[in-house]
Amino acid sequence: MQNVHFTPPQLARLFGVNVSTIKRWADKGMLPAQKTTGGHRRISKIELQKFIKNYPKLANQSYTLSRLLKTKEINDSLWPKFYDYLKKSDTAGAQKFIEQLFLKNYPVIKILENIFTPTLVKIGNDWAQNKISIFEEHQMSFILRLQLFALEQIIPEPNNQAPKAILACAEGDHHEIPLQMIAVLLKANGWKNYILGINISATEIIKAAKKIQPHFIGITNTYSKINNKKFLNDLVTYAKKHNIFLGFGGNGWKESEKKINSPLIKYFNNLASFEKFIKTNKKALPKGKA
Ligand code: B12
Repeated sequence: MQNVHFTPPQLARLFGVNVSTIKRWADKGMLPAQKTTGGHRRISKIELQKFIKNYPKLANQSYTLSRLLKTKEINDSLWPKFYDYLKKSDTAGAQKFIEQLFLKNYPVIKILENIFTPTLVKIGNDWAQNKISIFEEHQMSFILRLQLFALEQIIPEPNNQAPKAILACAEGDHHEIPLQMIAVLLKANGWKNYILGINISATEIIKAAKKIQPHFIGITNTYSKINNKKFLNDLVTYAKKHNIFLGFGGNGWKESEKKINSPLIKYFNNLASFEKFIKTNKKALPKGKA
């Protein structure tokens, strides 16, 4: 099932047609689909691109796709458009914007680093400068989160042998968006994620690690009032003992904490360096035995 991305409802939205039309195209072989074990159709990005090439008239009927086909080269300063969709509470527009980038093969890491991250920073700055209200900040970050969920869904499911990651926000931290971003990035790199969520104690993370036996534990901390020194020390001790790769990031750590550095314990200040690390160390990453 590698490379299988889209469900008929997702494509129906993208083409602006009924779900039954997508299923008909699939069953006629115009848009070949694979079936999941549950019998649901799934269409790969490659097949979708072939369809667009082979049936330009049908593809062009669709507002979204015709725009997609006409989109000029993607550049790295597109995020203000995304920000505008959020500001206008245009959820559908925001979703189409991200889907288009994905379909145009704009790398997932760039979608995260060049679209989501600067948009979040701008939302934070606008809020701090009273340019937007708390309500707007919450509404915009909620719509942004929905787009991370949507992006996560169109990335192929990992196979059974996929390396496993446990992801959590440090104790006291409620900023779940970076967690979702790491999850999307790992999934795009073929990893399976177990997301523990916000405000998780070291004890809970260790409990989960014993059960899941991950290859990687990822912790984010954007802002926490709790002194996270003990939290981090407990995890470092556990990861070292069980030979598990522990990565952490975010601005909520003290400078001294960020300096903890051993071959398998690292602070990452951005997602690109993290992706580089997991790609370069693919074979060396240990399987945690808890
Ligand atoms: C959305 C948001 C919220 C939402 C979160 C919603 C959610 N479900 O996630 C809500 C409304 C809950 C919220 C609450 C608060 N927030 Co807030 N929030 C933000 C905002 C706008 C975006 C946060 C975000 O997702 N950033 C993600 C990216 C952009 O940030 P990043 O930390 O640099 O992470 C990147 C890398 O470092 C890396 N990374 C991070 N972690 C990891 C981990 C690993 C393993 C790896 C590999 C990489 C990695 O990847 C990230 C993506 O590129 C920021 C603005 C900002 N500049 O971040 C404020 C911000 C973080 N919030 C702030 C504040 C003050 C708060 C509150 C205290 C407000 C309040 N008075 O209630 C509470 C605190 C709640 C708590 N205890 O955690 C301040 C923090 C200031 C500070 N450092 O002192 C900020 C900076 C806003 C500001 N300009 O003042 N917030």
